[in-house]
Amino acid sequence: MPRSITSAEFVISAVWPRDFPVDGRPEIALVGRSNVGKSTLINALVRKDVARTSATPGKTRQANIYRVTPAGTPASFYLVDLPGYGHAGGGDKARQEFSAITAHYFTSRTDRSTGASVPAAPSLSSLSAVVLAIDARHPGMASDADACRWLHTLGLPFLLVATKVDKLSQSEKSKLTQACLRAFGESPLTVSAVTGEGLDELWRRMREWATVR
Ligand SMILES: Nc1nc2c(ncn2[C@@H]2O[C@H](COP(=O)(O)OP(=O)(O)OP(=O)(O)O)[C@@H](O)[C@H]2O)c(=O)[nH]1
Ligand SMILES: [Mg+2]
Repeated sequence: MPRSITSAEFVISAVWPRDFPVDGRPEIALVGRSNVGKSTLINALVRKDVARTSATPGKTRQANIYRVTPAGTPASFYLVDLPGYGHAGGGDKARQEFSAITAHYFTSRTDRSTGASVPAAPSLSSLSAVVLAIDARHPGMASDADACRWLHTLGLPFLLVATKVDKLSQSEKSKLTQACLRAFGESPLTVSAVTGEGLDELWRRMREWATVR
C-alpha cells in the first residue's frame, strides 16, 4: 500500500497511562534524542503535517498519539511520538533521561517496570514494535547506545533508524554503517524527511508490524 493514500490524524497528547488508547489497535513507538527528527519523520511518513516539529530541542513533551489508516483496509494502527531524551540533561544514562512520560508509556505497554510510580495503567498490551531514531551525523552517542540496549530488553521487534541522512557526504554515509555496527551491533535504516530516502522501507516495516502481531 503506497504511503500516498494513507490517512493520519492526531488522537491525543497523553501524559498518564490512563489517557493512552485502550482499543487494542497495534502501536508503534518512536523513541530518540530530542531534536533527532522524530516528529518530522512522522509527518514525512504520512505525508501530512500532523506532528509539531521545531528546530529547538524538547518540542514534544507528551506522548503524542496518531492514528494511521492505510487506505483500502479497515485496519489502522497508532504511531506514538514520545518525548525525546537528552534535552533536560541530568543522568548519564539514556534510561534515566527518558522522561517520566516515556517511562509511564513503556510501563503500561509492557510487563517491564521502569521504576516509575504511575497511576493505574490499562492492562492491554498493544505495543507492536519500537523504532529508535538516531542522528546520522552522530552515530555513536552513549545515550543512544544505552537506549538501544534498554529497548532490546523489551523483547519487541526493533528498528534502528538514522535520520537526516541528507546532511551526510557520500564518505560520511559509507562510514555510518560501520559506526552503527560498532555502537549498536546493527546497521541502521537510513532515512531523510528532506529527500524521502528510506521512507518506503520504513513504511513497509510498519505495515508488517501492525498486521503481524
Ligand atoms: N535536513 C534534515 N533536517 C531534518 C530532518 N528531520 C528533521 N529535521 C530537522 O530537525 C529539527 C528537529 O526535528 P523534530 O522533528 O522537531 O525533532 P524531534 O525528534 O521530534 O524533537 P523533540 O520533539 O524535541 O524530541 C527540525 O528543525 C527539523 O526540520 C531530515 O531528515 N533532514
Ligand atoms: Mg518531536
